[in-house]
Amino acid sequence: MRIVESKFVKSAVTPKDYYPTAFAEIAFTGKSNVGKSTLINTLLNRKSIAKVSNKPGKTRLINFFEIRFKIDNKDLEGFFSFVDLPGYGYAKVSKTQRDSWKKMILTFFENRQQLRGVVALVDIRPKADPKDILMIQMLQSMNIPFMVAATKSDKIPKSKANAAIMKLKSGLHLNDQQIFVCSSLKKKGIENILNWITDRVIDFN
Ligand SMILES: Nc1nc2c(ncn2[C@@H]2O[C@H](COP(=O)(O)OP(=O)(O)OP(=O)(O)O)[C@@H](O)[C@H]2O)c(=O)[nH]1
Ligand SMILES: [Mg+2]
Repeated sequence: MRIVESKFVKSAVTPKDYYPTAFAEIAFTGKSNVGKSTLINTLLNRKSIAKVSNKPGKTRLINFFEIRFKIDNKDLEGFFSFVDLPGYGYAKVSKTQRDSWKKMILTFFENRQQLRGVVALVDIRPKADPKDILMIQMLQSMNIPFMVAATKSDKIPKSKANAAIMKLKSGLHLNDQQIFVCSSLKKKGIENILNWITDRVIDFN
């Protein structure tokens, strides 16, 4: 898949403000500061189409991006959308605020008909986080196709990546096809993620 063009479209909180298209959609979820917005920029080859911050809690709304793609060897072209979701698990905001973000994410998953897949980001370094386990259980119970991107792999030595993945895989109850190593910083694993997205998007077109 070749990304021809991408643009930020709008931010939303409730379904009435979602981007009104029927394009296939891929959403990005994960704890605050895990690197969702950075991964979107990397996949789209853009510097800051999605706003990044080293402080957790940067993305507080649901952000929609429209992407025009071409697949040359299949003579296929079209549009799809990316959705940057607010991060969960950020302790330094009020419970009310955390609950409102949680509701925003759940409502999105429940209402978005054209959602074709979710890239769930987890940090490759620690062991499986209870909040990530909950997110994955929610995706499974809602029958939403997902892949897990174990990111920031540049933060650990290459020799430790396999062991880290094994640990996450068992902690999150995943199989080999569901988890990929990635680093936006080193552009590692980006192709795998783009291929997974392509399959989900083509399925829909
Ligand atoms: N080393 C390293 N740092 C990364 C990587 N991806 C993101 N970061 C850094 O992690 C921090 C958070 O990145 P964001 O993309 O803003 O994270 P987010 O998940 O969108 O966070 P919220 O919007 O708060 O939910 C930034 O300082 C990024 O530069 C990566 O692959 N490797
Ligand atoms: Mg963000």
